[in-house]
Amino acid sequence: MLDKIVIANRGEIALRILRACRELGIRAVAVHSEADRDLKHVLMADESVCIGPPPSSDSYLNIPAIISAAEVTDAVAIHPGYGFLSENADFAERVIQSGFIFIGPRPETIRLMGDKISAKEAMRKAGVPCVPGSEGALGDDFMENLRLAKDIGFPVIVKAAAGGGGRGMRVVHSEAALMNAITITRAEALAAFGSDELYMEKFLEQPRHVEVQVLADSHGNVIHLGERDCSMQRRHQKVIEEAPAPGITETQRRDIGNRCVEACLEIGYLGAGTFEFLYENGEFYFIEMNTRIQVEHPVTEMVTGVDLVKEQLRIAAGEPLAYTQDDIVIRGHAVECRINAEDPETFMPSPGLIEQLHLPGGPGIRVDTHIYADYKVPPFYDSMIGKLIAHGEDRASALARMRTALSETIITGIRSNIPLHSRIVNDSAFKAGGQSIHYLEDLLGLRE
Ligand code: MV4
Repeated sequence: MLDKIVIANRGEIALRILRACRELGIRAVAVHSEADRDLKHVLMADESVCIGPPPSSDSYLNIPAIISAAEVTDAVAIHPGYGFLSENADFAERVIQSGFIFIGPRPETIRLMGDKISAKEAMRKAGVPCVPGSEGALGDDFMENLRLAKDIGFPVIVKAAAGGGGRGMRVVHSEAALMNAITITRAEALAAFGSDELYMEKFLEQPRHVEVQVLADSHGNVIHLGERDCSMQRRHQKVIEEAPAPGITETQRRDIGNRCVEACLEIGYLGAGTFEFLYENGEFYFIEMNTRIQVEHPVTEMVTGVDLVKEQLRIAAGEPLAYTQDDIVIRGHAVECRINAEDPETFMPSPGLIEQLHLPGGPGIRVDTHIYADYKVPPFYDSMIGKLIAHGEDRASALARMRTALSETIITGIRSNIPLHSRIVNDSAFKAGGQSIHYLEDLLGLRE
């Protein structure tokens, strides 16, 4: 097993990684900014290294500082968590060039998936169903692009190859609007990502966001762990996730899961990964692949019993997966509420000192958080301060447990989105399950 690793992240996921290290007997180095000396995992880690001032650009995105921390502490590997440098192929490359193990896929794979055109091309070739659209990048010939849009059929969506996660895209409803949409999206993409490559897809109007979790080791073993439904989102930020996705049959799960496994074998995927699909009228359409551990991984862990972070560490150490596909059985249902330090009405961040803290418990309740009473939530980072996960024998009992957990939770001193979660888990359409990606914004009266 790995002797010592650097945890190149903060907050709940850094603590989650530290816990996995402890179980596997791996020593852990916490790297942190000047604003994060009091983080729970920093206080608990075997060693800690301050890597810079509070802004992420000077600390959690500071590649030389993170690699230096690995060097001075004699670590053998670096876990990037999610966000920050987790999907930065150059970072992965420099980690490896410096003699460390990057806990994640190979840099070429991260690069392949970072370009949404090459990702889609690779997946289409590997037999994963994709959204109908352009083959490769759009050219400069407007008439050709118009012909393509008419072939696909309006509405279409123009997306930046370097985008993803909702950035750099534009829906086009008519022929008349196409020229402008391409011009503006190209300019925005160049400014935001340094690349003006675009592609076009059929715009799906009422899809759900359903994603498939995979694990691949260095011995050619690949398994899928079923799917998650992440449709409850606001402005591309997921709010509630669940596993399995409501209404997906065992046959559908096996079929789409096997497609993802085949694709991993085809591209030589390594580590944990997520295939993102839009799901509409009973069909899956691949849009993007994430090459990191995801915020919502606990719902998959709760229904499969697999510790995904431990598997990441085992894979990085060159060990085979602890499970075969036949070992993976979906048991019951799990729901996750992301707890944010924010105003539940305006969604404005609400950092500051946590005064009282009462976390929920009881059967089927899991709390992944780094916060504690007297902890000060710094203003420099993402407002997510933890996750409440409820597991039950079916969706209704998982939701009943979540309702109790939300009502038990007390966080004072800062505002949180717990009232928003209470509203959603008591909403009759949410209770029915299977709402589209637009449902929450419609409920909140946000959709333009
Ligand atoms: C789409 C789409 C509809 N049709 N592509 C937004 C984030 C990025 N990952 C892809 N996104 C979308 N792509 C086609 N062809 C609608 C979205 C979309 C979305 C997707 C997943 C989760 C939330 C979303 C919110 C708005 C739009």
